Amino acid sequence: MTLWCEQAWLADGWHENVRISVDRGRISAIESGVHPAPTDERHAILLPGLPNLHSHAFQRGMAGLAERAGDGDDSFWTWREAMYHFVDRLDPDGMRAIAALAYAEMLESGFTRVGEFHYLHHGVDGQPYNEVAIMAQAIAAAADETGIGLTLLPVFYAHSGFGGGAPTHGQRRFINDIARFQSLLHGARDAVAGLDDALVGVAPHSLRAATADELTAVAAMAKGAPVHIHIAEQMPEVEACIAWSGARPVEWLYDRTEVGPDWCLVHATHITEAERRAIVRSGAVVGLCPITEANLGDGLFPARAFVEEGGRFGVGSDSNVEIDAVAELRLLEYGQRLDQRGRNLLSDGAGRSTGANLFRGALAGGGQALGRPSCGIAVGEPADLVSLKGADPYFAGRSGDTILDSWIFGGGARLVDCVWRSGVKQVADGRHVRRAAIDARYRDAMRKLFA
Ligand code: NGQ
Ligand code: ZN
Repeated sequence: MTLWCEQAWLADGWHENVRISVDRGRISAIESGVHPAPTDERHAILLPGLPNLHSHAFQRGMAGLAERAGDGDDSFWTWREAMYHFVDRLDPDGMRAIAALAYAEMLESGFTRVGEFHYLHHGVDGQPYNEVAIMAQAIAAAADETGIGLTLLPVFYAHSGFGGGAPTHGQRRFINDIARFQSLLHGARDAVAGLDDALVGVAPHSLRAATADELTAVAAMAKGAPVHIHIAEQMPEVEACIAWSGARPVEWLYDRTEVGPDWCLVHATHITEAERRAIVRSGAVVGLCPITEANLGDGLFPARAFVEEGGRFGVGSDSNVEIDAVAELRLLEYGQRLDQRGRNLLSDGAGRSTGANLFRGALAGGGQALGRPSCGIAVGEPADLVSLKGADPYFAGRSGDTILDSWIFGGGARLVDCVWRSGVKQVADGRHVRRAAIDARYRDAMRKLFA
């Protein structure tokens, strides 16, 4: 396949009149300043797809269902109860249907790989299914159907709080000991074996859900693949960690564990300067989920200082309450602006584009966190590509980094035209090619769930 585009954001910056050849899913040649050949598929603007480093796909099915005030003060913790209630009856078919919709929407917004932080493992009674990894199979089937790249992160979850408290009833479907987690992990690896370019990492859910020994055991099972953990998202969580151990969550983790570039710290919202520097030094990626963090009332990560110090970050759609790749980047910048009453806080210098710096950062950090480092559009890289609707009047007179700034700050998913993953076009004219079947199955699943 060959694509020709008027403007392309290659690994070394913007080029015009670019022809990209794709062979067996990878970019095999790039020429710029050339005329289109008759067989080239023509596009206006071409960019690399973004990695979505943190998703709980099933939560897409409860978007909008937790926005009604309760009796007392609503919080992350009351949202979590609503979420536990939502998963009470979800079965593998329902999981597959919701995940397929979420992944189709991710592709439509410009995400080409997802890190699925997967913890809904067992049956409604809390007993494992006969096929222990059947839920992982449902996730793999959704990735297969939509074509999104999958980094599956089976979650180890054993406790309800710091120090190893017994899990609650709402958590029964997540729970494993180390031995059963090992078999689940094998099952997850089998489940993705048939997918194109999938991989399996591990995810100790949080310091609330795994003891120190369990954390060490689970991290060792990654064998070089990514290790993801939720950390320091909520202040009550930080306070409970201090009450239990005398240390803050990130501080505790770095004291006890070798945290390196294979780690992704999801949220890391509430950190001190010392913790921030420790994360930067370790080369770990911080997984920021600005839309979910806003929706859940988590707080603000000190992104400006972290990025200035050379910290690595990526973005995730987490609860999937809204799925839009560039909206995550926009809110990441806007959080800093609202907090610091400034502008262009995540740009990398005078005259430099904020949008391009956000995009570049999330591409590199997200790829690292998902075990698929990427420098964008370059020979040898997978053909994970996004074309924008260059004919939209909104893009008139825009070129170079201004395109990224315009897409990120004034546009969004509606400006996405086509999306290819591993050289296969999965989205055409803004719509996933298998949308009709995916939508029908999703409607069915919702009907059953709310029957
Ligand atoms: C999750 N989500 O695992 O889905 C969590 C809620 C928890 C976020 N942290 C459960 N955003 O952290 O206990
Ligand atoms: Zn999460």
